[in-house]
Amino acid sequence: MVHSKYHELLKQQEQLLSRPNKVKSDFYNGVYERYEYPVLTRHHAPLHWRFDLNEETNPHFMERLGINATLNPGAIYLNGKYYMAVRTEGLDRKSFLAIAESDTGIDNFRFWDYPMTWDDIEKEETNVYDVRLVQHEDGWIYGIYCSESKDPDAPPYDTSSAVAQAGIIRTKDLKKWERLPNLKTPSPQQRNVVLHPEFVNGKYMFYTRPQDGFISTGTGGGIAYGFSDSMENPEVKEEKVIHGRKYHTIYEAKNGQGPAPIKTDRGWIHIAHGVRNTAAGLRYVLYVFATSLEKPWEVIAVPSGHFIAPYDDERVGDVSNVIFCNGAVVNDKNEVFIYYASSDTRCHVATTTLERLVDYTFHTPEDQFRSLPNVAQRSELISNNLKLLGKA
Ligand code: M1P
Repeated sequence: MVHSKYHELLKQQEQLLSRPNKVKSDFYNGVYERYEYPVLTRHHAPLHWRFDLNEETNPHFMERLGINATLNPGAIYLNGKYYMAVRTEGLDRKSFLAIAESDTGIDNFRFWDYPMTWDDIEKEETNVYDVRLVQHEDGWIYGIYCSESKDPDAPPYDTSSAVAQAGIIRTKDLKKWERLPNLKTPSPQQRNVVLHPEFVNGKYMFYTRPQDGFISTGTGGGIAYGFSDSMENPEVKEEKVIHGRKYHTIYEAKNGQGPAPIKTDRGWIHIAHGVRNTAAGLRYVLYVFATSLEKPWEVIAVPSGHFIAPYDDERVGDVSNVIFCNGAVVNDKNEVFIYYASSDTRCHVATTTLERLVDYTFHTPEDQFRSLPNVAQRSELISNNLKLLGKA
């Protein structure tokens, strides 16, 4: 017999799941819209993932396997629907990936009945997260995710050191996933690895983020790229940095590719995350850069400053002051949906159009990397505006 509390909670949850989202009225920058409500929170997780519904085995209707957070979703637009492959974190700290589906892309996201799973070929893999979904021109949909294991070289008293590698899965229907071997690269650790959606000179191209340690990038320079002959035995033999870390920028401490780049007639537009250190800890923001259509490793534009930063209550969560994005889609109307997580806790969407994204990318002035040249840049804007207003 199903516990009566289930029906009560289901009714409450249905109100949350069917609540229409709306554009945030107190935010404007002309570049994108923010939305009033997160698109997914831990409260969206199905009750049958969390509770034993059986009145006999769970008379107090206790949560048996709770959900702590829904964050860092990969995303894809397929046959008129919006899908997120959400990093879902249990109370046990283990993340897993789960598909949530919506007709609108901005609200009514609902998880499928079961989380994603695949053959367990990497027996040391402890945690899986931050998947990037890519519809590749070879016909497969790939998911490249962070596959984390305990560092085998850590001394026994060190129970924190870990190794991050790029795990690879693929599918045709988002339901049945095939696990491929981890990507081999020259770097000891990898996170934020992304597959380029097209072949480049007949090869698979990866964006990588070489790093020396699990947390610290060490000598790892930022966003890099490399090629692999196959996905069945994926190996990048040489990594070259495309867009590095740089002193006194928003990507001073870490610099990582977000989702797969978006193709436009002006170039590939990349949404990336930059990290800097502060007295309050690391601050993660998103920024944008573009690479050449023919040579996707050649940077051709970098609008200055951040694109999306933690705003209002997005600032607070399990890991505060973090915005992270590994999923963005373009629909049939060239509308762009950028799925991002705030403070490693919940998922949001920002919307724009390809036209606006291109305008932002190619017409926002570039950082001059020093205060006074940046003042000169701003003064030019002010002076032009004052002339236009008849005040100069
Ligand atoms: O906690 C912030 C982010 O930290 C890591 O990202 P990066 O490798 O760029 O530092 C990841 O653990 C990511 O999931 C997390 O959101």
